[in-house]
Amino acid sequence: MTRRVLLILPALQQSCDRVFRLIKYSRFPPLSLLTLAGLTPRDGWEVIVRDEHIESSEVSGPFDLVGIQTYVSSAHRAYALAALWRGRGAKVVLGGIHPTTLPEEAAAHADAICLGPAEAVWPAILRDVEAGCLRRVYRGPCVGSAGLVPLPRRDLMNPRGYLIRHTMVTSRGCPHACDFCYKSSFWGRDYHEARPLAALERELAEVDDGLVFFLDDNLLADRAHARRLFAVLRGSGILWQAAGSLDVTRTPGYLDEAYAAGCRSLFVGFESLSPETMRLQNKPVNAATDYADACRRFHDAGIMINGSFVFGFDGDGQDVFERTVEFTERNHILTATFHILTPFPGTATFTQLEADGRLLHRDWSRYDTDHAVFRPRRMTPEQLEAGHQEAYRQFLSYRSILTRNRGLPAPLKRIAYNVAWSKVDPLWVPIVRSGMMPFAKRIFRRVLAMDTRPGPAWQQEERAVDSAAGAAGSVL
Ligand code: B12
Ligand code: SF4
Repeated sequence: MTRRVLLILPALQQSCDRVFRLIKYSRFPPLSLLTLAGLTPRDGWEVIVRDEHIESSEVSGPFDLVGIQTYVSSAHRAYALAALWRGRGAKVVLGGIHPTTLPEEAAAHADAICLGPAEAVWPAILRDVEAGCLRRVYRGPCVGSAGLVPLPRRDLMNPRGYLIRHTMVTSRGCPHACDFCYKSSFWGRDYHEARPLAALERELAEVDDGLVFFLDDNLLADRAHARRLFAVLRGSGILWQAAGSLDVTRTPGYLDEAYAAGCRSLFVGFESLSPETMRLQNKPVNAATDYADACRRFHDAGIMINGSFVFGFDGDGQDVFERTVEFTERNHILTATFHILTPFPGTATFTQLEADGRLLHRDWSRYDTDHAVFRPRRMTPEQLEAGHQEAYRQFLSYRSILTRNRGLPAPLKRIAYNVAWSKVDPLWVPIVRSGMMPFAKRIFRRVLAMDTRPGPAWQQEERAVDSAAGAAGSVL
């Protein structure tokens, strides 16, 4: 007898701007669900995957099991879907970060919850469904889980939906433990583990379109692991993007090695321009880094920066928004995301703000980094939200795009990449619906492939400009 399991990524239930969101969601398939599918025996189980950001999760026919990935900001939608499917007679299991950090809340909405990574427990969940003895709680251990990650079932994702079909995780956790980050709440403070190289080679061999986005929390943190990965990637023709913390700029030659292995853009958590704030947030790696120097090193290596900035720390006054945009312009930061500080449940930041009575509410759908959900120290929640929106408005303006690209090598590539990143959102829905994604992907890859390494003349010129700016005073 064949059993049926439906795996759902619920939509972020936000009244604001679904169109803007779509481009973000359409970049990546739901890797966690494809991973669960990869852990499911092909014999005896039929698996269906639905990502509500690009398609409806309504699927006909009865299901033995419905698994729902639950992020903090999609928790309400996840609970609504759980109620719907339980009403139809399916067993429902909730898993992911939110149930792991708030198990009692999640358990009230499901037949079972899965805490932590699923690799070690998903097969047991399926067996218990078959035997009719599903337990209430399954806890997947972190240590050792990296070695159990299967090949994701990419054949089950919607083939028209995603710009980057091959997302991968090569290591789990991170050597750091910043107060505001989800890392400690899900993986624990000390956990950081690399996947076996043979498994990565097998997964990379499946890449048929030359594009990968590594979703590791901090891909470059473990130099030995990253260099083993570079060796596999070099010469493969794969161009990739990933996340890395600022300390990577201090290892001589490391970024050049990353470039030679296909790295073209890194997501970098600058968070705050204030070293004091970074120290207080337990992110000393940032406090110890000269940001302008780090930006120059990324650019010298030909790697574009996708900066991440957070507003609302206790040291932030209303000038933080303008100063931050100005910093991105001065340091040629091509793409960036701005976030309102959000106390994710289970983090040190949440515990502290809750103890201080500064949380405004527990409406998780607004814990999405676009809303102020706590009382900031040096401005009102309304000022924080307005400043965040204004920072985006400034950053996405053509004036800012041109300023940030001015004087850089390969300006056409950068401007094309930048305009696509910030201006084509309204086109995204028709691109997905009309099946134009393969075409969009080819253009994206071509732009990414253009050489961005500066010649020695540009490097010298940049240093001269920088030392003049340094003499006039630095943002840091
Ligand atoms: C890729 C990504 C995205 C993609 C998601 C694309 C997609 N289709 O999945 C995009 C860019 C769209 C995105 C958006 C957002 N994201 Co995001 N994202 C990530 C990122 C970098 C990787 C997630 C991932 O795929 N990991 C790999 C998979 C294999 O691991 P996993 O998801 O943890 O799954 C494992 C377990 O959790 C468990 N599991 C997961 N689901 C289920 C379900 C069941 C049934 C079971 C049994 C087990 C299980 O088993 C899996 C295998 O072990 C994480 C950071 C990170 N490194 O995890 C942030 C992260 C998850 N995002 C976060 C946030 C805040 C957001 C946004 C709100 C940001 C924003 N302002 O837009 C939105 C909201 C999304 C939503 N719908 O609610 C936070 C979540 C915080 C929290 N407490 O929930 C994270 C942790 C980033 C951070 N450092 O703060 N994100
Ligand atoms: S360095 Fe980045 S991924 Fe690591 S704990 Fe800090 S914020 Fe999280």
